[in-house]
Amino acid sequence: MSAQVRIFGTVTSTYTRIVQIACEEAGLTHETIATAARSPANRHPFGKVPVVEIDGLELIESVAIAHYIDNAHNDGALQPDDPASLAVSDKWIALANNYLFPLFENGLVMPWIMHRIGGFPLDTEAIDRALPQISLTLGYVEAQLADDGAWTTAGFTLADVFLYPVLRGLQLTPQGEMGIAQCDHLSAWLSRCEKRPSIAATRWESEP
Ligand SMILES: N[C@@H](CCC(=O)N[C@@H](CS)C(=O)NCC(=O)O)C(=O)O
Repeated sequence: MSAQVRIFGTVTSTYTRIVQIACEEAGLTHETIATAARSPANRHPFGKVPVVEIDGLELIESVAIAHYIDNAHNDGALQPDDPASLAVSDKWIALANNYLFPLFENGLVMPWIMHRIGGFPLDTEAIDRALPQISLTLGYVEAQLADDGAWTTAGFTLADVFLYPVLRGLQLTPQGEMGIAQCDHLSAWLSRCEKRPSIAATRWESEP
C-alpha cells in the first residue's frame, strides 16, 4: 500500500524530519523521496525542501504542512487549546525558524556537514564568527526553560516538533554538543524528547 504522505526532501534534513515527526504523531504512513533542494526535481518555488503530497494536495513550508497534518489528521492534538499557551508554542516555532535554525545551520551544522560528508576543509572562520551568538542563544533558551519552562509547560506540542530537530542538529556538532552539555534544562528536554516514539522513529542515520 502506498504511503499517505510523500515527503520530497533531503533525507537528513531538519525540515524533512519536522514533517516526518508530525506524520508519526498523527499516525500517518509516510515515505521520503530523496530530493536535493537545488535540483530540477524540487518543486519548491524558493528552492527549499521539503515539498509534501498529502490528501491530493501539494504543500510547501513546514509551518503550513505541520499545522495541516495536526489539524486534518490529529484533532489538533499538538496545539494547546488555551490561547495564551498557543501563543507561547507559536512563539517558539517562530524563534526556531527565524533565528535558531539559520544561526545553527550556517554557523555549525553546514560547516561540519561540508567537512564530514563533502570532504571540504572545515570552515573554522564561519564557526568562530558564529560561536559567540550561538552561545548567547543557548544561554537564552536555557534561561527561559529555567525561568518558567518556556514551551515545555503545555506538554508535547508543535513547538517541540520544530525545536527538536533544530537543536538535535546542533548537538551533533562537536561545539554544539559541548554547549548543550552545559545547559541542564535543555539537555533534560532533549533526553525526554528522545523517548517519544515519533522522535525515535525518525532518527537520522547519522545519529550515533
Ligand atoms: N521555510 C522553509 C525552510 C526549509 C529549509 O530551510 N529547508 C532546508 C533544509 S533543512 C533547505 O531547503 N536548505 C537548502 C537551501 O537553503 O539551499 C520551511 O519551513 O519549510
